[in-house]
Amino acid sequence: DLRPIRSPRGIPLLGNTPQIPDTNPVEYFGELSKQFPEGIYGMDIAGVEQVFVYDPDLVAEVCDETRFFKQIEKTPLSHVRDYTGAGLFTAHQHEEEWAMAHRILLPAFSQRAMKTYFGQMLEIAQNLVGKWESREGQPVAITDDYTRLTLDTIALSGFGYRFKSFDKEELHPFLNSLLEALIESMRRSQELPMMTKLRKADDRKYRQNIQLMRDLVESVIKERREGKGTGEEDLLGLMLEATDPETGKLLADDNVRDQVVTFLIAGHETTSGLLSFATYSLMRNPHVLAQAYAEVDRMLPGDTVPDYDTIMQLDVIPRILEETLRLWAPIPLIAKAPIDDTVIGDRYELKKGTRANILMGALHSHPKAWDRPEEFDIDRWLPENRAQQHPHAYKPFGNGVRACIGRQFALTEARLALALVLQKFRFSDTTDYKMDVREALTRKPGDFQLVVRKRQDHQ
Ligand code: MNH
Repeated sequence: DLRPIRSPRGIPLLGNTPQIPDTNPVEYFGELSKQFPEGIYGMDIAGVEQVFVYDPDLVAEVCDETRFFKQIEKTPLSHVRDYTGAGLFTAHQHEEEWAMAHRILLPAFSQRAMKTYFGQMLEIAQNLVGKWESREGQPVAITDDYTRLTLDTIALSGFGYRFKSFDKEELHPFLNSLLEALIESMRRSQELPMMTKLRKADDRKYRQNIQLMRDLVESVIKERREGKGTGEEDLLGLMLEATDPETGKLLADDNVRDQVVTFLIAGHETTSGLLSFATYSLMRNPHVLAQAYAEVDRMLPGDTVPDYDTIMQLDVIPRILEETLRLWAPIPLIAKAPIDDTVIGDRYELKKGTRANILMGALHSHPKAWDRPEEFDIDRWLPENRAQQHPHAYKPFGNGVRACIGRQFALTEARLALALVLQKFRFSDTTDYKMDVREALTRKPGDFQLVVRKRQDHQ
């Protein structure tokens, strides 16, 4: 029994395009989900028919890789390819570059490999602590400093390159170029190509931003080729020297460049969002913050320097991160498409190639899967409760072969950073911050400041 997929009312010829806001479109898609309790709705945006899915049982079908693949065409990622090419994140499933780089890099992201990055993660986290210690009693820009942390961490542990972001008052120009480029990519995916062509000045700016990112990456690669030379076993070493076990080939130079840009972006944007939202959530939930302090004081008493094994034994902090990823998934939407014409939920027909977006916010708070969905409750992640969860109601790292390769990296880095920050500091929210989400493909809290004080008393 097929049923139509309902849609918000659009405008003849223009469809739903005019009603999509320029800023925070995904937040708007989330708002719309409330009007469609059946867990799916459709829209026509810039001439592209797409559906938004958030009922966990429908999402389960969209996550079935025998029927759906990761969609790049007609999504912002097709424009992100202007600077990340066939890098892992933006490669089409059928491109040889994806399979090759996936095979070459997968070992570098195993849980065991994390141990080799730990020293560098710690060094950068200590830079963050050093900066905040020098700001005793003053407001610090939380999101910006976590961005410094995650950018410096991926660059150092992945490519042996030092951004030295904590030495500078301004964020690195790479970040501004990236932000502007991401916003432009989003915008292009929501307008007709004819409109993009008319925006000549924006296009010039876009190209400049892309050039700046590529120039930086070329210098990172050049530094490796001329300096340390060969034999490094980090991501860049693997990309330059490892042969693909299946084809016996090396990655092409252009692809190495695109992968480095990809990792500089994917390796920092989301983790800084996670840490910022986690800190925000702790400020809103003092009883959880108290549990986190108790754990840190037990596992890392006084000024104990964290080691890898201690970080892996934490329990409260990982659950804080999981609950943060539920309520504030940094990637708020992922796009899939059916391989052939198909029907989901026994009633909704999807034509081959239709863009099917999984809406994280609405999925992660769907009443079918979550009790008291608005509540920040880290006990959901206790083993006995986790076992009861719906298997497809939580996708902060995506799905299937195209799921996040950097998950362990992100979680190791975020656990360490949060543990160290809580060992050293108390925060006060003197301006009574109201959440102000900024979307640029990923989302982060905008203008988020807290006053930091040292916890000499350890209370
Ligand atoms: Mn990550 C893919 C979320 C940290 C590198 N990442 C994805 C996807 C999600 C995601 C969701 C799937 C996107 C899609 O289907 O279009 N990633 C996260 C989150 C964090 C994160 C929430 C932190 C928290 N990611 C990281 C880190 C790295 C990284 C850290 C690198 C060190 N992620 C990737 C890459 C891909 C990806 C590369 C693409 C993988 C592929 O398609 O093969």
